Amino acid sequence: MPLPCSLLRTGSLAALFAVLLLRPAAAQTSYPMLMSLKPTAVQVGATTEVTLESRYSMFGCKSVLVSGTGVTAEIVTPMELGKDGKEPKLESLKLKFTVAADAVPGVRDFRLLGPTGASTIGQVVVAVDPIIAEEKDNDVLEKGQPITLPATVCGTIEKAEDVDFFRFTLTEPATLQFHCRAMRLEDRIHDLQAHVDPLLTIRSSTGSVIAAADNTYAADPLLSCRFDRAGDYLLEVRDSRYQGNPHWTYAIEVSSRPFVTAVSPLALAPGAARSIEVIGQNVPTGTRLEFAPAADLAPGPQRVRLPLAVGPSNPVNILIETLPISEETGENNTPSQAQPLQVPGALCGRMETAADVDCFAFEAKKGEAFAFEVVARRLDSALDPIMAILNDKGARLTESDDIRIGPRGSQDAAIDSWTAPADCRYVLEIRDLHLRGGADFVYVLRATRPEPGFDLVLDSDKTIIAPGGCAPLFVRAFRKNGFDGEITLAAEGLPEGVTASAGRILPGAKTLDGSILFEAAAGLPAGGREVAVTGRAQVKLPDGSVTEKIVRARPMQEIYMPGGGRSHFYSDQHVVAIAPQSDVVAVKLDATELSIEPGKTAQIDVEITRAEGFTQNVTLDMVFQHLSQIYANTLPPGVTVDAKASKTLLTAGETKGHVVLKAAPDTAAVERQQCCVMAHVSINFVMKSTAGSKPVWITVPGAAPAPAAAK
Ligand SMILES: [Ca+2]
Ligand SMILES: [Ca+2]
Ligand SMILES: [Ca+2]
Ligand SMILES: [Ca+2]
Repeated sequence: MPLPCSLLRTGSLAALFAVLLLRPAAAQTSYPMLMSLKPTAVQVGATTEVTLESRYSMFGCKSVLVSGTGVTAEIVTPMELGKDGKEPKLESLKLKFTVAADAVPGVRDFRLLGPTGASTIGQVVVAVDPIIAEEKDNDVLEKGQPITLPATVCGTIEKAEDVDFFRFTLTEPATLQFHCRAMRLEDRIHDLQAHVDPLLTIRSSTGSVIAAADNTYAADPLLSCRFDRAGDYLLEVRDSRYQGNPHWTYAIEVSSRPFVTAVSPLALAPGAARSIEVIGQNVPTGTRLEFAPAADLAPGPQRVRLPLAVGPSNPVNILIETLPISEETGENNTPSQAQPLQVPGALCGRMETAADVDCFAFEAKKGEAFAFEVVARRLDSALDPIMAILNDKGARLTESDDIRIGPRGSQDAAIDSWTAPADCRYVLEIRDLHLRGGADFVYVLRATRPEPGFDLVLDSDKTIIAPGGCAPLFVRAFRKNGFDGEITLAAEGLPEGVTASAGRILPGAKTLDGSILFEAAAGLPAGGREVAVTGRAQVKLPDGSVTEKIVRARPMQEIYMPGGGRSHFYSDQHVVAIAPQSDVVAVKLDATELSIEPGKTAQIDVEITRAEGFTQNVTLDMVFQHLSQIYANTLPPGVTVDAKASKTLLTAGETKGHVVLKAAPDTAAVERQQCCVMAHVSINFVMKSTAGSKPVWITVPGAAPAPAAAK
């Protein structure tokens, strides 16, 4: 079990002792946590063999799920029992990725399916050029590993002070693009608290520095370098701080092809052809082309390939937009020069030069409400926007620099709901936080009316169920602009033999969580499928009309933080997987319906079925929490677990416990809220595997049920 670093750093025996005493009994079986892939890229139109490393055994895994289309993978390493007849601890294995010739390049998520369910997410770079893997002994200039270009150079900054050299020969002058992916591949790794900060340097054959790049996309560099003479050159890769880690892999795409970094305008209407400006490395200034995004692209951020003269470009970020699109025109640097702003509308602009300030004007009556959002950094624009609203006297009324999108931060700016304090001509001002500018400082300003609504996120990227058992998936709502109605959940795409009981998020401004309880038929083999979760609600619009909104929940992968905290990162898919090797097979309750009068208590008796030989600690709960932070609470508001009256810790093979719920005297009436009893087994200090009971429907009787009507 990795100890929390903060405690280790104190070096205090007492602190260590405290941790050891707290240490939960480990699971007998854990899903594999994928750590790194070497090489970390695979080639389009080819089959590439790679080595996958994990924490916890991958023994028995049979299949690989890869996101998107055109990429498949299979496990090459044979699964053989050891000479002692026992399963080996398999934390390294060979995979073979096969990529179709028309597969879109970029990063894909993948995971293994096996007897312990689904692994955590791994990421693989799909690249156009041949893959070259780092060989040993390339740490000094003289031993630079020879490479032929174009190539996708893959290696690892495996130890402190590691420096990797690659030597290439140019037979004529050339401009080369070096696109490094490393730090961005580490956000989703479960157990990698420290991340790489790669630095690329181009040197002459004798070692003089020709060019260097550090941070373009987060900590990852994009370097364009002009070579005026034929000759031998070196590419040097290291961590900017000279740190290292056996799981710090990188993939550097090196070619003379253009690398598009942005387009202008950044927002495009689906299916509509228009002339756009193309911006990037080795792209001549002022390059324009006719482009129409596919008509079936969903509104929001999308990646597209542009038809350049030399062939399809690298995938480029655009915003598919259904609002009327307009563009920044002429001088707008001061409030008096402000360009009129259309509401609702999407205005595409740019910080053309350093110190550029863009001003837009709109008339508003006292009490009129607006919502403004700048989309830039989410689409890899160089701009870190800051937005302000000024009145006609030049006073700054409100400002936004960075925002939160669900549980994670973004450097983009938004003013979700702003009400004009008086009849006035207002000015919306946008600039870069550091007053930088340039061709790729593009943005979209979305101006709309605030509308009640909600976003949904899934607490995990995987739900693992024992055959014959149940497991919960929690869904959290981020309510917007006063929406406090009920949200009904649904799940689609279940694996064969799995059923789902979809619950609801109760009405109330502070009621956020609901659940979907999956049940797997007895005897199901290992396997899994991507499952989509949606929520629907009746939403009352500002004009008084009621509309139904359907929102797809975004999966989030759980990760753990330095010090032992649990955090989340967005992922592409949620998988429901069957795990024949589970420590807790089933959680049985003595009730499926439970009624609790306000001010009273009620008890649920629980009996778990342990896997044969599994005697370690199991903890029961009805609220999903870690280190006193609550990640999901589906109990009716006012109903809590009475910890003192409950028996939730089952030690030394115990199978029976009970949970006592109490309802506060002012608990509002609720009819049949779906809840479940969870049985947790700790995998390490942060992660736990969770089995669930079948639904227990909790009712709080009362004269008048809580209003479930739309608001
Ligand atoms: Ca290395
Ligand atoms: Ca860097
Ligand atoms: Ca501008
Ligand atoms: Ca910002």
